[in-house]
Formats: sequence, C-alpha cells, structure tokens
Amino acid sequence: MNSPQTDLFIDKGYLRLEGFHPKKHVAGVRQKLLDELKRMKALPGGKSPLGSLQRLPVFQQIGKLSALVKVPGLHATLVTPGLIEYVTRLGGRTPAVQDTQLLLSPPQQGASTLEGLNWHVDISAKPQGPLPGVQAFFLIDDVAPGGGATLALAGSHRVDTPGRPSASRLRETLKTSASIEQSLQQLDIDIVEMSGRAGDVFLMDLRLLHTPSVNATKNVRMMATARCFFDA
Ligand SMILES: O=C(O)CCC(=O)C(=O)O
Repeated sequence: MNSPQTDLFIDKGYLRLEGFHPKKHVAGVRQKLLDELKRMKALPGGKSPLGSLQRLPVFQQIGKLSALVKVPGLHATLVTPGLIEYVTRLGGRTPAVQDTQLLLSPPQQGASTLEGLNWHVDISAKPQGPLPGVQAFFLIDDVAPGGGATLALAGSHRVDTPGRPSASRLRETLKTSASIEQSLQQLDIDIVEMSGRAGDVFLMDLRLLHTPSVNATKNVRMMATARCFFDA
C-alpha cells in the first residue's frame, strides 16, 4: 500500500480496492449463492421462503435473505492473509477479525432513494482518537449503481473536529434535507456507493456513517462484510 492511499484513508475514511480479489477467486462463492437461491425458489408446494421476503420492510429483507443462505469457506475465501496485511498496515497493528457475514438484497426492492435510509455506525469511538477498526466490504458479484450496495459518508469519521461539520448538523441534514446529496456536498461530505465489479473490496473506517440502500435492479445484490477491530 502506498502513502497516497493511506492519506486518502485517513482523510476520507475509506479505500476502494478495485479487483483486490481476482474475479475467478470469488466465482465459486457467487455460483454457490446462485445455486442456493435457485434451490429455494424451486421448493415444491410454494414453500419458498423468498416469497415472504416482500412483506418485510426493505432493510429487514437483507438480514432475512442473508440468514437463509450458508456458504462454506466464505470467510477464508474473502479474508485472506493479503487482506489482513492491508488492514494491519492501516491500523499499525494486527486486528481481531470477526466472522464474515453475507449481505444479500432481493432484486427490485423499489426505486433508488436517499430518503429514509438507515444511516448508522457500528461502534462509538472518538473522531480524534486512533483508528478503532476497519470494516471490509466484498463484492461477490458485479453490483451496478442503484443495485443495493452499501452507502457510506466519506469524511463522516471526523465530525466535531476543526474544519469539519458537527455530528448533530450531519444527522439533521440526513433526516431533513430535501436534497441530501447537495447539502452533504456543502458540508464536504461525499456519498460513497460501494458498487463495482466482483472481486472489488472497500475498506472503511468503522467510525464512518453507512447504510444499506434499496436494490432497484433485477439482480440479487451479493456482498459480504467482515469487521476488524484494533485494541484500544
Ligand atoms: O446491507 C448493507 O449493505 C449494510 C451493511 C451494514 O450496515 C453493516 O454491515 O453494518
């Protein structure tokens, strides 16, 4: 990893690593997911659990669908020694890595929107403190814009520090602004959509606000995530 990349991570709170895993490397996981989804659809007597997903709120559909499918070897395939080395260099020490979770979204959940999303952070940590951890997001299949990829707010890990917006102003903007993207630009905060190609990886400072998004495409969104924590 070169220093401009480290600088970008420190400043924006994320890195986009295009083709980090060769497409072939994730193809087995993708195929297994496609087989599992096909098997569930074909269950006799209308017993497919996929039909009942549509009755759930959009973001609950993700947790439910992801829990229905198991892929042996998922973690070892995605969280490779090379990935851990990358994260170790960002944090300056070896992380404790949680098990990898699937992030699957059903197709055609509705129209893409920035309204009503579930912006959150997974831990509470000081913006001026050391990096508490890194969350890795893996693309198992190509994910088009509007295809349900995770969204993150670049720069939001530094709220309440000099020259950056306050946490309350940012939250208010996300809740009440009529044109969220424009309002965020005025705060020097960019929306990062983690769309791209199978094999791409995003590394995100755990302090960054992020949210699931609505999958407006005809394809299942196939991603996975693993959280890496540094000791305080
Ligand atoms: O489904 C998603 O893309 C969001 C994932 C998320 O919010 C998380 O893993 O903390």
